[in-house]
Amino acid sequence: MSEEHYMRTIDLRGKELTRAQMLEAMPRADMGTDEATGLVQPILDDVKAHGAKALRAYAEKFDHVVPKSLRVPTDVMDAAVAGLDPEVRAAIEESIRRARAVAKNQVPEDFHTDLAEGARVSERWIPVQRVGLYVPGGKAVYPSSVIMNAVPAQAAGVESLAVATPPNRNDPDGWPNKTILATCAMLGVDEVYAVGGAQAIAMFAYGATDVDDPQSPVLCEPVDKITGPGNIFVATAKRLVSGIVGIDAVAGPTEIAIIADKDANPAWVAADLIGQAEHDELAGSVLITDSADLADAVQAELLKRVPRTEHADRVKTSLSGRQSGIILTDSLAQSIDAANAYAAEHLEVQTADPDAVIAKIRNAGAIFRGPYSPVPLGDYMSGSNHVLPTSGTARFAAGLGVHTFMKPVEVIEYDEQGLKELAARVNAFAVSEDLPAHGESVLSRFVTDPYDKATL
Ligand code: HSO
Ligand code: ZN
Repeated sequence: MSEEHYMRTIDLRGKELTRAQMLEAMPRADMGTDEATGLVQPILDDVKAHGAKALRAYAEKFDHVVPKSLRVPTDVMDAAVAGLDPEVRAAIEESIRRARAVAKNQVPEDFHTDLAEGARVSERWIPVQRVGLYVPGGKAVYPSSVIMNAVPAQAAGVESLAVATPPNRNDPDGWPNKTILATCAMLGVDEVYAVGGAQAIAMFAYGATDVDDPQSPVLCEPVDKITGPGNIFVATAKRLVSGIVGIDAVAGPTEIAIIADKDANPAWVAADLIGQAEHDELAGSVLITDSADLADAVQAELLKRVPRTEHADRVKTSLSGRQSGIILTDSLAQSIDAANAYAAEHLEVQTADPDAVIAKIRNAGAIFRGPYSPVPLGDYMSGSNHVLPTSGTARFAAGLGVHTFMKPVEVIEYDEQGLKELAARVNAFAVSEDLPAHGESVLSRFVTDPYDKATL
């Protein structure tokens, strides 16, 4: 890192890059290979075989505390709500209210297509029945993420929603973080487990019984889908159980990209870059600008601001890492190309005509339009979802929403006439694929002996 500034510059000015070169030029960390698999698989197998007994053993080993019970009792949940700071409580309520208003509008409508008389295909959106939501403990405790996962699941009509979050060794009974518990209670989620790590993912995927508890031998029923962030062990566990259950995308470190022009406010741009850099040493903060003056002004603002923020060391590391940088372009059009290549999790647009830019954005997890829609607003209570595609996956993936917790199922509704019209064609296609029994299935409805080809 140079003495004068935190962020490196990637100068694209005057360069005609191929698609591959453009992707290559983007500031991203090298993805490490996953060495956790060897450690995680035995944990999954153990929980599958031994249920609650294994969960307690892993709590002891990894969390250094065995909670008083693996399922958090209702009175502990209620007490957590009662103990909430009133301002935090009001913020959580606002966040839930806005997220619910948006999620309600996201619920997709069933529809049908009539292809001919007596020939209809309908689409029914069905909620996933049971979902497990993982909520990390430790340093990064994000009650906001509980809201972002639970609200769309509830709006989708998910019948049963369970939360798992690590026990806390600093609590006399080992109960998890109180703000997490309170947020769950405020969302109406009462099935909460003091279980963390890969073992929680195993509990969700396979279910868990508790032979030591004759009152309720079933601790946790298996779920259909697991969502929520987690460390490398949780992410690896999710990858290993995916296919048995559904999972949401495995998230990488958070990112912000800002397209700004010469008139953007450098102090605000700098503050927004620092904001996401605060999450993680590996967080990516990227400024894309066609104004060298703005780039200089932002660097100067960073020098003033970074030392004054609480997590200055972390922010410095992430701003000066290879995953961050200032991309200098020769035009707004090139800035847009760079933003599309980078495919940011969060893209802020701070330009004179943000709508003209947004119209040309193809790849972004979420777009924050104009100077008064900063990313932290979306992190907490804009009503939008903060679980978004990272690491360039916004090229093909979307953020979390009601659709994450629903499946479209087609219903095929042909009547006799509708089928008869197509019988010969289905048969011809089936025979061409050497699957004549397919044709015979259809023809059975209309001829007495579909196996006697001479009579057809
Ligand atoms: N920016 C993070 C979400 C978050 N921020 C939670 C604060 N709390 C990833 O979108
Ligand atoms: Zn954030």
